[in-house]
Amino acid sequence: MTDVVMRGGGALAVAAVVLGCGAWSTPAWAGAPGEGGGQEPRAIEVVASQFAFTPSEIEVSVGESVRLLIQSDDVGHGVAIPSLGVDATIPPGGDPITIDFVAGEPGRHPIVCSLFCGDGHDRMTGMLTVVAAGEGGARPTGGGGQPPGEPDRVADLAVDVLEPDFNVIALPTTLRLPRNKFAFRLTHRFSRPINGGVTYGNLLEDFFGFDSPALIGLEFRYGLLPGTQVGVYRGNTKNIQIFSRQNILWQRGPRGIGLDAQVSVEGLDNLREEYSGSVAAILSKRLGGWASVYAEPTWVGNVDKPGRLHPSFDPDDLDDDDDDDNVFMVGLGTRLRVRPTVYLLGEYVPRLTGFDAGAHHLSFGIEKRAGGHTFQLNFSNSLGTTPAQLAQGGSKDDWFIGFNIARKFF
Ligand SMILES: [Cu+2]
Repeated sequence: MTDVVMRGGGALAVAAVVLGCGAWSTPAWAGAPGEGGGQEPRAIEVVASQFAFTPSEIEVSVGESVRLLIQSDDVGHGVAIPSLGVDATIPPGGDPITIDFVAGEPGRHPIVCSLFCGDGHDRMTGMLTVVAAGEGGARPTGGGGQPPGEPDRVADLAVDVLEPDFNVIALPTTLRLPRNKFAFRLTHRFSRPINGGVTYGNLLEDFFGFDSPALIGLEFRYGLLPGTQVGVYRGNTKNIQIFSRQNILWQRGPRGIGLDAQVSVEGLDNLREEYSGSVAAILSKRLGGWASVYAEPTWVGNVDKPGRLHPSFDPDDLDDDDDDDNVFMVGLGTRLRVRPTVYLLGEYVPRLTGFDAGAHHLSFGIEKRAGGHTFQLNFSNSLGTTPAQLAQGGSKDDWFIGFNIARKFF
């Protein structure tokens, strides 16, 4: 290994990152034909496979025009060179992507796979080394040790700071769960309305509702396949939800758009009665480096059933119309990153057709992240956390305090 060190980014000019298949685009660095000394870029073919780049060590000379041709030998991968601001996805199927650049100052640039590709994803690394022109091999040109900040950058790739969790407040996100890994979530909703009522004492004396009975849910989630997760969530009212989620588009990809499909079934009395099925598309979009927004068209069946979770529910609100038993609703959510590890969250789930008793679910929260783990304090007009509970709506008058704790075991 060399001790070639570069301080600060931008030593290479990444002139063009071209995605997809078909014709190469003209790289920006090439200029007009005949300019730039007419130097043909050196093509370097790289194969990405589970879980390595081959070759993993790439050496180029200062000033050299380079074209990386990277193709996947199996599943989709990503290639990121964080110190150069490069991040591209490599599609499955062998179509190469091209990354064109002119090598700048001597230095070392870690390469990582930026698209979760399986159990050994974290091992999938490489190194791009820029050596002084004319050097036969990489030799130290000064400094020593690792470039500052390098391990942190690589670690940051593992936690997506814009989508750190599997849920916003109650709504699901498009965060992927690594295969064979699992995650755990606790939801806790205090049943005492913040604005109290005749049956409750002073809010302060009740410590903001923390003395009151609570609806508690525990969730276990497992990464079955790359992009596929399954889970079970049980509430202390003996309701159980079983769900499966499939990632279709990855939010951390270059377009910043995520898409998941989720199916779930839930029932009361330990899943022995009153089943409700739901199907949801989960669309996510990242806005700059500070927000993820979600739109989740969701269909839920058998909504008009017992087990409604807002105490002020008025049965008179119900129509005696059996057609109201299914709901089509759109979950809208956002997670705003207001500090590096602090987020503000909001959710609104209007029901567009079907059962519409009570108010539409509305919730706000503030969240602190520690690594990939989160603690969230939230305020909601309902105690609901599952698709059927959200479809049943919330209270028209009352607000409830709650919290979520999410823990990942990977
Ligand atoms: Cu990979």
